[in-house]
Amino acid sequence: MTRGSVSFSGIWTTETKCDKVTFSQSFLGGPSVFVSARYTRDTKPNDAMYVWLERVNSRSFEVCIREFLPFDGKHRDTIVDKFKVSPVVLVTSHHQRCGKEHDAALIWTEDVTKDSFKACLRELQNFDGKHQDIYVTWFAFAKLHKPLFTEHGSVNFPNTNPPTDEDNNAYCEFVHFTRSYNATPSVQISANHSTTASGNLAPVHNGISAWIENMNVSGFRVCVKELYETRYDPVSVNYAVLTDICNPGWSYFNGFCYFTSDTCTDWTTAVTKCRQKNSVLVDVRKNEENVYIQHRHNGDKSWLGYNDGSTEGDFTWVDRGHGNFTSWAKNQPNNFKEEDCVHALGVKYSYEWNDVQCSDCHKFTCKKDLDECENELNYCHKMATCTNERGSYKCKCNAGYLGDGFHCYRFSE
Ligand SMILES: [Ca+2]
Ligand SMILES: [Ca+2]
Ligand SMILES: [Ca+2]
Ligand SMILES: [Ca+2]
Repeated sequence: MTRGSVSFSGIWTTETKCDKVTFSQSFLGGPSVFVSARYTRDTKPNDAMYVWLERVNSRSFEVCIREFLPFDGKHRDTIVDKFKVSPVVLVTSHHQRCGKEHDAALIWTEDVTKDSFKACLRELQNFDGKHQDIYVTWFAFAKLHKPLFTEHGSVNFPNTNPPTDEDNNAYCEFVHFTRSYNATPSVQISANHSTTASGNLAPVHNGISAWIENMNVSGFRVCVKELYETRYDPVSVNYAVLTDICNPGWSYFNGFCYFTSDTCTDWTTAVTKCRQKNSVLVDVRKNEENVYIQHRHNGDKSWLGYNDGSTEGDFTWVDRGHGNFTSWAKNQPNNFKEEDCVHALGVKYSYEWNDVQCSDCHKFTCKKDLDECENELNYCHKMATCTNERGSYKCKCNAGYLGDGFHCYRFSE
């Protein structure tokens, strides 16, 4: 997973602006991308925005934005696999046809239950022809996915009184994060409207825009605006917070943080450089990890921490002994002219490995454990103690409590 932001400067009313975002790595298959709009200017009033995606592929996407204009509308249903409780749902629209700025639409969810929800889109202008090939990417979770997401919540807007001119006819609330972050995190939001709660209008009348203002390390302001201006329904806004759980320049995957070099070195220098970063030249334990690290090199060959320098033919991982997983290419390892160091061949060669001369120059990957016990990146119960482990962590209920560490209860005789 990766996160980031694109900034659009200036204030405009009729122009659509798009910007291309290139991932720092390529993703296997098409990634799911989510966007939410956030104002960075402090001067009021801020207003409703349309934000959508175009040209999403494994290497990049475009994010487009347009400020408020009048509208008319549409919506569609989505069935979700069963949840035990109503999940948190986040939605983003993805326009498969590019440059059709009149397809710009507000997007929100309607009637989220454990069985289904509706994704609603309301077009930018009074019906101006067919809107085709607009896809909605959605993401639903009943339990926060740690450590990628650090917290989530929902803000309720009962909207019993009319909005104020001071807030430009929007409703706004401040959300305090459960902790103070080292750097400004990313927040994804989606507005959710219910047609079943009493007093609500039929969704055909709604045009709901939600956005973020004034974000900092301790919280943000979330605003909603009903563009159907004479009635105001209760609306809730779901949010999920993502932050960099690894140090700058490192990326998280399955319990570890990975660093991908952009220059080549010989194998021994790669081992030293990783040690200097409190990590090891990568040891690969599963094909999933093998594919992940090679994708991060965008097709280039890269060193693995695998070597048979001490006993010919007996390959071991740096500091980590033997392992079960290998991915040798056909007829490899062949120790051709005394080859003792191993590199991964990259995406084009089926993620396979070859033994080569240790003096060759290749890029490399460093790997280190994530300490899930720091910064509450774990699911331990509040009456349990977290113990960090390489690639994972353990939870144990405190003295006087029973349970598996994820759920603890007080022992009473
Ligand atoms: Ca040898
Ligand atoms: Ca060898
Ligand atoms: Ca070889
Ligand atoms: Ca760990």
